Amino acid sequence: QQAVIGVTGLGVMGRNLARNFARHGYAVAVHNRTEAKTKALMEEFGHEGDFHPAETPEAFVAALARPRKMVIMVQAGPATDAVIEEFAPLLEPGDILVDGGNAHYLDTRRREAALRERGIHFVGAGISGGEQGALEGPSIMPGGTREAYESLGPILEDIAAKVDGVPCCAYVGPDGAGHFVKMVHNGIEYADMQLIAESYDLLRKGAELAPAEIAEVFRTWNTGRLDSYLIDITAEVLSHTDQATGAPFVDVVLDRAEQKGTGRWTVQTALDLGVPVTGIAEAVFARSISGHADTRAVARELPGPSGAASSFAGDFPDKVEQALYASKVVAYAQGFHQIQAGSAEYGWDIDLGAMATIWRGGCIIRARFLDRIRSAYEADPRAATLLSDANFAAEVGAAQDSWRDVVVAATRTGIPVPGFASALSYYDALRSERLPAALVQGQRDFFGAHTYRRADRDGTYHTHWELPDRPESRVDI
Ligand code: NBP
Repeated sequence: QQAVIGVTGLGVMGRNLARNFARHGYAVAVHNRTEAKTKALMEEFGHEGDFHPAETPEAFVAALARPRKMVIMVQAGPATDAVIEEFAPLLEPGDILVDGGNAHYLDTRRREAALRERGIHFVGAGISGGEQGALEGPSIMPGGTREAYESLGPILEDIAAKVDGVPCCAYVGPDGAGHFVKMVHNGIEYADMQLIAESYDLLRKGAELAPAEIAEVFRTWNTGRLDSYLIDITAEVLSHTDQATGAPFVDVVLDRAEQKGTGRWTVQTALDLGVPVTGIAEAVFARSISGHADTRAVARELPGPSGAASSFAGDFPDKVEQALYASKVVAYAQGFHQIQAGSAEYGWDIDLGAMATIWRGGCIIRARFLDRIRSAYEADPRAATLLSDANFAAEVGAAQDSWRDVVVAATRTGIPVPGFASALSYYDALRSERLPAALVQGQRDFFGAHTYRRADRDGTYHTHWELPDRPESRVDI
């Protein structure tokens, strides 16, 4: 009997994904460039299901039932291209080649177009949830043709996480749509983590709570609207004690956050699409600032605020919860705006509510909150912003006074809150009736004759700033 699906690349993710297929009763072909990994998988986990180990790409492809379905789970970039080049000549028209790595969506578009010419369905599938998710049920965001999804989708939905019986896997859209959505997911993850980190910093430096006490605050929050995997693990990390020193774990870790690059891709892409994802950008830059050890060492002597201390007593943790929640709504609103813009740019027709649905389980940003986003887009699939949803608007509106208090207290005390502050500015910018962009247009017209439009009538205008009486002329007729 032939294998229903195959996995090549048996690193941390591939191995667990193959085991997940096998545990769900699928005969699965397994292959890895270095054979030792295939052997190790068979020795340790061969008993878990029907594995078909293959030593060569040829043997691997021969083990697959037609139309063949194979998943590549190797390092993104040149390694993925190398593996595609190795396997594509062995496949036949109608076969499905899935890239489950963290590919850039533009690479996926390029690969999909090239393989389509050869009659092969290329599916760029974002897979989130790390090692454990791959084994126990990830969130899967597959792109590619609908035709490919018809036969591949049920298998992926089977191994994906489930929430209320609904799989955390749904067809995203053509070519790079799946990897695009996975990229934005990771960007939102950056923003969410940064906002939680700022909440911790305020409770630590402002309210002067100990890490274990802050862990308790997070545990309380986790029983409410902030209930999420990230809040949960934050409480775990904060309550952990370093075994070597007996100090709180968070105090012995070097404060330089690292990144693999998907947050940066999200921001770069947002800049190209002209979408203001300020929360994600601030999170990427906050990690970047933390890594500039030399600059930080030199700047450590810069003066801080004098006097005018803020009060962090009483209900301050509640205010931080409000600030965190409101900022989080803004970060998600921005991320969904980016998906909407990408979908329009590339003609993907992505169902935003479905994306919120498949992030409810399996992935790092899984949260109860995503149900609310799903409902919001079900009510209005083309909503210009999540913030206009009546429920979110009411909640953020109710949270805003505390949100403002927290940003003021942080600013007066000198605690950096780029995520909270930029989210608040974004909120205020959206609700402003007039923005100073009118002045910017005037400046642009003055120095570069870039023209402007008027609020009171149609047309494009230029003012002749060089002439004494500064006459205005219409330039579009
Ligand atoms: P690992 O680093 O654990 O494994 C890398 C795999 O790539 C190995 O099987 C390796 O084979 C193979 N490989 C490389 Br590297 N270059 C190759 C080449 N030129 N030809 C053939 N095989 C090659 O990676 P991982 O953490 O499992 O990640 C795999 C993918 O999944 C990546 O794209 C990653 O971004 C993505 N991802 C990872 C996570 C996570 O939490 N780790 C989450 C979501 C997505 P070898 O054994 O012969 O060296």
